[in-house]
Amino acid sequence: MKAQYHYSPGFIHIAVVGSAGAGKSSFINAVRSLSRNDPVPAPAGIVEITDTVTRYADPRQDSRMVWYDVPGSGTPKVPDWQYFNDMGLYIFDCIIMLTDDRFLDSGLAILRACKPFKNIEVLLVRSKSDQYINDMVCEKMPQDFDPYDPDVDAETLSLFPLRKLEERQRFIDETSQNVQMHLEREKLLPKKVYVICIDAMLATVNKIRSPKAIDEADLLNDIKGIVLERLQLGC
Ligand SMILES: Nc1nc2c(ncn2[C@@H]2O[C@H](COP(=O)(O)OP(=O)(O)OP(=O)(O)O)[C@@H](O)[C@H]2O)c(=O)[nH]1
Ligand SMILES: [Mg+2]
Repeated sequence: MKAQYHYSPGFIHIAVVGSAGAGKSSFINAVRSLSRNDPVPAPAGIVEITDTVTRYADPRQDSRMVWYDVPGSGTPKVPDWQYFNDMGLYIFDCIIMLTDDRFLDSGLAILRACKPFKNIEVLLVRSKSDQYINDMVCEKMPQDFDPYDPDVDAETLSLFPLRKLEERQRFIDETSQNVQMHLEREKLLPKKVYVICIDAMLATVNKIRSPKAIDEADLLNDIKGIVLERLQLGC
């Protein structure tokens, strides 16, 4: 399996896994500093278009990271219980698990399968925070509210940023609680969940401050930490 993946000693192999459409390809583009609209990057789209695992070198000079875009888990093509083995996830140094909605059974199946492999670092990431927060804010605002409508009254408009802050915090808290609850049920240790969106991820990679940012900088730092640690250990 290592040969199939072109596993190279001295490099850190990072698999990005998750359900179909969770944002895996977009995430790999962003961490490689490519916009999701870039014509050459990992494929991105609303249908499940990634059929095989795809390997991407990291374009940064002297980078020791290699990214792998792993097809969607939890699809009829690859059932949950088979995903870890079929995809050869056991060869990776780090697995980034993206979820865009509920913390799915497929995610728990991967975590369970990873448990005996102490050398695999698993990072849990909740993607598309921007989409979720916006949807929630719009639900809480008066019907037909449109922040870009010039006729909207000042009082209603002033509610918008406030609701956004509230929903953002609620989303962060609920995401973490939900994941910890599932982990506890499975007798797995508690784990941090990084709440991100792709625009803020790309901005953070390019050292630009984004108003949408939540855990993107922490996630990047922690990935860098894992890479440094592994390289020091002589991987
Ligand atoms: N709003 C928002 N949209 C996102 C985000 N990440 C990805 N998307 C969109 O979600 C859709 C699916 O993203 P992909 O990156 O193709 O997802 P994927 O996991 O690679 O999908 P498959 O390869 O089909 O499994 C695309 O339209 C992306 O532009 C995000 O953080 N926020
Ligand atoms: Mg994809």
